[in-house]
Amino acid sequence: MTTVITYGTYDLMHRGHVRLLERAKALGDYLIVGVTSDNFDKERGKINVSQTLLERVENVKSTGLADKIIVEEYEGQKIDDIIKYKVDIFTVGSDWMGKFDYLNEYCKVVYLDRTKGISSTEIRSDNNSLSIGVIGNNRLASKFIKECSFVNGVSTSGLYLDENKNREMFDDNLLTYDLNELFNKSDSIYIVSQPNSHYEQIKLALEHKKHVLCETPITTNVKQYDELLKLADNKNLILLDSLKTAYSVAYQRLLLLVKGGIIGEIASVDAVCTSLKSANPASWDSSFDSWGPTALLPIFQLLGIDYSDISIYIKKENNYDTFTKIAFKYHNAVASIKVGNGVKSEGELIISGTKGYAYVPAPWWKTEYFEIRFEDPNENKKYYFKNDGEGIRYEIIAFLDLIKNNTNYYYISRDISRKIIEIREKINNGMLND
Ligand code: C2G
Repeated sequence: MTTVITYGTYDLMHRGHVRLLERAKALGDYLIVGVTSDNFDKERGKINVSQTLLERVENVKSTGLADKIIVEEYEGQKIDDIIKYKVDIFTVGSDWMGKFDYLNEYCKVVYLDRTKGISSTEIRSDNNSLSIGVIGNNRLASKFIKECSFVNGVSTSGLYLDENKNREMFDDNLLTYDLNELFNKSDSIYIVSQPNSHYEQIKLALEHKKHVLCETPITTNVKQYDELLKLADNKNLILLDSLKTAYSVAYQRLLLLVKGGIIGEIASVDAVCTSLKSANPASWDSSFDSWGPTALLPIFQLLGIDYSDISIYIKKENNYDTFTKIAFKYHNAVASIKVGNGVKSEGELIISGTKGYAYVPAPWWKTEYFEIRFEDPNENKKYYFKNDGEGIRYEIIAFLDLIKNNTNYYYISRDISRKIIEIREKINNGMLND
């Protein structure tokens, strides 16, 4: 009996896939098909696969060509599978020509001609094309533009500089000085300007029927936030918080583990984020505007927003807020943030519990690594997850999925978004303690 094995994602199954499987089957008597797991696809850079692993396995099953279906979970699994299943022939499409020659040591390798004129990427792009216009002029804007190029179907249509600075960071062809022109050539808008410009810019974008992704805090007061949400809902448009940490893989997994009870009951969440001021005073933000929303995120996502007490302490330098410490009291837990712009400290996140604690080393807000630690160090566990583009890439996909109705899940709930604005408002009004 000749055993053949082939691997693939099989997203949005099409004629090219079926032809490949037919010819693979014809090479022998028994066909094993490895379908890539979501995690493995992310690791190998295929990030916006449309269907889940289960749906993709179903795709392969429905052809009736596979005698056995397995899941490909990790780099190097192919060799393990070939030995385990006594495989005679490994086959894959000619787009991989030469890439799997190293398997010749274990079995025969056959590259089959790829079917021309069809691919999952094209099908996805048809369903999923989105042009994003950018408003802003800082490093985050330039990172965002770069990350758009990694997401299938997404393109940046232009960049509006709300102030004429940092021009040199951007491609001249992208620049526009006319907001209407930007709206005309975009399906959606990403806003990364100063928080006090957000309200006007979001309102204009929504009035032009554009979906909006905006850096948190979305506005500087709750009243304006509620007004914009209403406007977006009435027009059936998405208004989404942009805060890269919320979309990061490791951060998401950390939340799941902690909510699942791995460290017992949560007693305290303590987050620190700091940076030193850039050389350019014109771009100095307060410590809260630089880091507050990020540091508050794990507290609100783990303990909720119904704290019973809040105390805010601010250190100023020439009237400029360089360091803010906020303490929260909850029914059965406490929490704190320390944020600095112009003051440096250890940027770690610690979640203390009744059975153990989660430790996320600096810089925790873009981490790929964390530990769950216990009294007995032998029980400690280390976790590693790849976090492409510091989370920005996943944020763009989340925005795209909401717009295309592939999901209605918001990584940052409106309640949390509103609470962050409320705290910023408190600070700006000098109302520091409840
Ligand atoms: N294919 C093809 N013709 C197309 C498109 C795809 O013959 N027009 C083949 C691919 O070459 C591959 C199989 O169909 O052999 C599955 O394709 P994908 O789902 O795109 O998976 P891919 O990323 O190529 O995965 O490590 C090898 C990978 O697992 C193969």
